[in-house]
Amino acid sequence: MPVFTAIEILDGGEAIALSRADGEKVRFHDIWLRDNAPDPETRSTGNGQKLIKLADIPENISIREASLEGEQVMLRFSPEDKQVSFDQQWLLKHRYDNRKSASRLQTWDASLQDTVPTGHFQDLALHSDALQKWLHDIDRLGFAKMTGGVAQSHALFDVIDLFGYVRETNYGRCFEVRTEVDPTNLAYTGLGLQAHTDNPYRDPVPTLQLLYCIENTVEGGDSLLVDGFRVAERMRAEKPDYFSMLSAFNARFCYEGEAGVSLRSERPMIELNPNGDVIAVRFNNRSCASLVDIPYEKMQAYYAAYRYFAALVDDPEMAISFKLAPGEGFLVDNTRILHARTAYSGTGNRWFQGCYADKDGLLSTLASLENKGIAG
Ligand code: NM2
Ligand code: OGA
Ligand code: ZN
Repeated sequence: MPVFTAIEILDGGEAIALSRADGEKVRFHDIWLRDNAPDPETRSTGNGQKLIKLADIPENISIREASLEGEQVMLRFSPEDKQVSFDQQWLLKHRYDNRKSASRLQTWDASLQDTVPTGHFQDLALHSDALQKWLHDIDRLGFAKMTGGVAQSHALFDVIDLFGYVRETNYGRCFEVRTEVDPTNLAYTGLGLQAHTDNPYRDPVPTLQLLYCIENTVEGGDSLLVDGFRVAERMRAEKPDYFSMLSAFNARFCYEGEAGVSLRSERPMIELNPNGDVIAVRFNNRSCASLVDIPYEKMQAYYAAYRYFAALVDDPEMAISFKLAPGEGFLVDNTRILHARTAYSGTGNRWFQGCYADKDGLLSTLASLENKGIAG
């Protein structure tokens, strides 16, 4: 179906305006159109990669002819005298003139408790639609639970294999989360752990974490999750000045718990992109290093903001919780979701394994299951 009803050349060939049925006009520049030409001299038909460099496009480019032909837009560029045809649907989808962008993300709080996204391992392994839904939930909500796995050492790798690749670190390809003598990390004790993101002292941080339960017969040891993006959203609404503090200054994180390892990072607790959207949170009371990037005049206010953020993180209204059974686990976006555990003790055993992975693989698998390549 054609989506445009008329076309005109603007500003002596510098741009075109395409009209929609309701009269709205969508403009595109000559250089943008030429750069995005889909013809086989511009883009490889085999792998979709671009064959030209920007310097191959003449600086004095302009659009000499423009017409609507069926579902296509036909353009002729000078001085190359090159004719290119664009799909109208494709142009509409890739508009930048007055683009309205809606976020894929959906933040949540404790009210998600009754609808925790969960996939059954066999289902995920055998049915691509189940896997697609599970990955989609992780993309949208920042996490999902998994049930029905085997309660065996290294079974967590089968979960990662569903969508991507393990990120190996100084903690190993995977790590044992259980009480140890002389623990190199407080995670390897029975202590409760305040909600946190893992490894903020690493740059780049692992963007995914999988925690997988093999044994859990102790008293306590429940898992809690908090949406760090919802915490940041609340902070922005309730205390905009505090929000600015945590996003405008670098915090510092470090880990030096084992010989030969000295990991340090300098990054804000709330990280923004150029649009002002929150793209990452880093919060880990155990790994916060001395803060030295905040000017004297602002330090008290910074600590007030940090305290406020921490109080929101601890607010039961923000958390969902569950106790993992053997063969169950959860996968979190470690740039967004904070995880916690309650202290455990008494008789019985608690043995989890964890591993890191990255979102690039997950999002790539999701996009290809949804049958829309990145460029598409
Ligand atoms: N472990 C479980 O980021 C952290 O230090 C949390 C990480 C040791 C790999 C614990
Ligand atoms: C961790 C962690 C939580 C748990 O290992 O990073 O947060 O439930 N563990 O043991
Ligand atoms: Zn952790």
